[in-house]
Amino acid sequence: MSFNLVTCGFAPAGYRPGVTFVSPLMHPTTFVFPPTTLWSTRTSRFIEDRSGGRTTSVTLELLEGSLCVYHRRMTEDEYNIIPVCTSAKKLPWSNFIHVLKVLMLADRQERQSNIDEAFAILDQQTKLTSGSNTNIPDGLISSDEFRAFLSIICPQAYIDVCVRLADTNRSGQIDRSEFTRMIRSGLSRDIVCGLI
Ligand SMILES: [Ca+2]
Repeated sequence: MSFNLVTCGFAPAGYRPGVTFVSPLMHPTTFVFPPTTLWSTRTSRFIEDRSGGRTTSVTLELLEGSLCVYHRRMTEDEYNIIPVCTSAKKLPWSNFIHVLKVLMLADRQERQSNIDEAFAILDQQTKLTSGSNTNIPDGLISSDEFRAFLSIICPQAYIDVCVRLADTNRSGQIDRSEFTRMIRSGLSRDIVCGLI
């Protein structure tokens, strides 16, 4: 059984997955994040085309049973010309596909070390440590940091939705445990494909 924004009280009746939100999401007080792998029963594919020892394009697919409900191919050249409007920097292509792979393969195929690496890539804005000039990552992914990645690949309206669903302690940012749960549940995969 798939997670559903309407039955969980986030979206108004009549909302259909893949349709851009026209009004703010609701935030039901009774919502409990679905346990691991219960976000949806979809499966995903992540295919890399390599040339000269580097990845030149990636293909993403999302399947419901044997039915392909999402298909997208992106080349490095296409990636390089897509603008991002956020205070965080656009990721290098190699970092982008690393994060994309982790978020797409989601619940079954990724080690915790892969998830930690993706978190470190996204957590790029820093804070000053007291008494020193050293900048260190703050251990939280802000909306702007997530936007540097998500605005490349998924509908704009989904970025706020993603942060809102993942941020279960309502701090306004995503911590490491929230990030891990978002991926392992399959939420990140469905967000990337714009199909929640
Ligand atoms: Ca951060």
